[in-house]
Parts: sequence; structure tokens; C-alpha cells
Amino acid sequence: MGISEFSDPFKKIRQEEGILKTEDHGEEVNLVLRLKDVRKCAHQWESFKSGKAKPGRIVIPSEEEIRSIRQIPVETDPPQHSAFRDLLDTWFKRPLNNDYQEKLNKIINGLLDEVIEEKNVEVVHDFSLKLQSRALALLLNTSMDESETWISWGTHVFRAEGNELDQSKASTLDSYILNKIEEATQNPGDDLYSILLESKVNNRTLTTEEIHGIINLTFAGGRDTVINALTNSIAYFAEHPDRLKWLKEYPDSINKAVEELLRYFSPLTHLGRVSSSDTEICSHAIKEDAKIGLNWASANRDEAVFENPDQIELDRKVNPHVAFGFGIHNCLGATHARQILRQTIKLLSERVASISIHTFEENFEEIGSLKRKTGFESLRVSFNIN
Ligand code: EMZ
Repeated sequence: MGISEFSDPFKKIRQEEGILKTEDHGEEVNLVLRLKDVRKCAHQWESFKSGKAKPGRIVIPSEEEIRSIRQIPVETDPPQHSAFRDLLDTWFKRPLNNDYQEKLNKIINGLLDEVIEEKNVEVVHDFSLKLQSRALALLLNTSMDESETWISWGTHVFRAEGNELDQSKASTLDSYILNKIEEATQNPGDDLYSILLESKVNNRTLTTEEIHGIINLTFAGGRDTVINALTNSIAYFAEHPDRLKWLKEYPDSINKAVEELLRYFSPLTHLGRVSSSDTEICSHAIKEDAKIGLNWASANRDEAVFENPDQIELDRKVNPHVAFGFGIHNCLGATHARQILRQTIKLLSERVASISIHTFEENFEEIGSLKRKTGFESLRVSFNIN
């Protein structure tokens, strides 16, 4: 089995039950596994809420222990949610602008200059983490020097090696953000902190806590997810050089290819909701205030929807994947993430003939007795120009 083949641990339970009962930090969680049900629950935001729970509870594994700040807008419900989305959507759609794309192109090309023809490149830290951090400077419209600090935090803002929830890392991020908000208050510029300080929701200015919650999500939500999507895609093209060549020849297929890689690797396994009444999903009773998980990764391999779900078919015709979630909470950073992936793959196809894998260490996530591969702890390769 190739290292870019990621098996689907949910298959059997999805087919037989549709729901997987599991536990997260002592709390029972019912994971919804079929695409149809996942979409239905995501759509019913009044029945399955995001803002009712304490900060961190709807994340799986729960971040309640280390997070007192509510991530906005993902941990809110309408009407509050809609007001924040209206405010933020314009900013987070900037990656559609030409000048933004040119700047991103420079960042990726510059990074490729650093790694191409190096004998031994560790993709996770020396490529994906750096790219995610430098691209984040563009998203926040802040100084590129800041990315050095973020790179020093490692691949996850809350997780450390051997510690799923690292309080000291969470506190480092919190004080960093509060400090930046203070700096922008004293010295406003044209970065996201300053924009939020002068913005209004429902005719009032935002509180520091709200700005903190928006920035916290911007740092946390697009971190390991983007890093895994990039690294896993590179592992795939290392094992399938013909596919990289094909994209060089047919660059119009890159957008489709990116959607397929997102479907297959599903960078965020699931996200929770809290039920607002006693109800049922797939004939399983769900109690009021119980946590459910919308399992995007399982839904994206649903054989009732996707033909050959366990195959990467870069030119897949029908691909209604939910890698960025579904419904009102669909990923705010999706436009940015898609641009990063599209441009990276385009530039790789143009500049690299093949990628050789030297060594690798895989990363897994444990869900009850199941194990899901999410990416790599390390991946050593060389990018060859011929
Ligand atoms: C949370 C999540 C994404 C969480 C949309 O939410 O991603 C996880 O990696 C983070 O740890 O805090 O942001």
C-alpha cells in the first residue's frame, strides 16, 4: 500500500449503522457517518446548534479544557452568526482578487526556490508549515516577519507532541492575539485586527473578546488542516508522477483535482453540534443537549454517493464533498485554502518533474477503537527537476 493511500475506518459502521457511538473526554458523542445525514444535520442548525455549548465543546476532540474563548463565527448560531458572517465574508474572499493571487504566487514560488533540488526536504515543517504561515500573513494582511513566530509554534496551535491539549500553547496564542489587538488599537493599520476594531455588527463595535474569538479561529482552523492537505497532496504526487505531468498538460483540471484531493484526504475529520431537543438520527435516540459529530471524512467516502470512493480520481465528474463542511457554517477560510492548494499544485506541475520519497512518519487520530490516518508527522523527499 502506498503512503498516500488513506484507508476509510468508518466504512463498515457507516454501511451497517450509519452512526458511531463514541466518547470524547468522558462525554458520549454520536458520529453521523452518511453524507445524506451529515448534510441534513448540518442544514438543521436550529436542531443541532453550534453556539449553545461552552467554547471548545463542539470540537472533536473537545477543546473545553484549554479554551475559554468562543471561536467566531463557528461557535455561534443565527442571528448572531449571520451578522458575523456578513462582516467577515468580504475579507475572507480577498483570495479571489488578482493582486492577492499574485502575492500568494510569489510566496509559493519563493518557497519552492528554497526546496527544489535540495537533497532532503522535510515537507511538513520545511514546506507546508512555512507555506501555511506565510500565506496567513497575507490573509491577515500583516507583516511577513510575523510568520517566523508562527512557524516556531509548530504544526498545531493547541497540540504538542504527546499532548493533545497543551494549555501552555493555547495561552501563548491567546496572549499573542491580545497583544496584537492592543497594538492595533494604539496604532491602527490595514490588517484584520484594525479592520475588526473599526467594524460594526448590528450597529455596535465588536468587543475585544469577539475580535479575539475571530482571530483565534483564523489561527486554529486553518493550521493542521492546510498543512495536512498540502503534505498529503505532495505524497500523492510523489507516488503518481504521471498525474503531475497530466496536470501540467491540462492545467484547467487543477481545480477539479484539488476538490478530489480534499474529498479523499478530508483534512478535518469532523465537527460537533449540540442537539436542542430529544430527537433521532438513523433510528438512534439523541437526547437534548447531547453532542453529535458531523463526520466529513466518512461522508466523503460514502459509497451511496461516490463511485469508487477509495480511489483518487482527479477528474471525478460528480463530487459533492463536504471537506469544508456544509450549510451556514461552511468553512470561512475555504477560498484561501483552495487558492493555496491550486497554486501549489500548479507550480509543482510546472517546476518539478518528480518527487522522491526518502522517509516518512505517519500521523493517526484515534476515534474509539478506530484509527484514522490524517497525515504525516514527517515526510522527507527531494523535488527533482528532471
Ligand atoms: C477548530 C477546528 C476547525 C479547532 C472549523 O474548526 O480546527 C481544529 O484544528 C482546531 O483545533 O480549534 O478551529
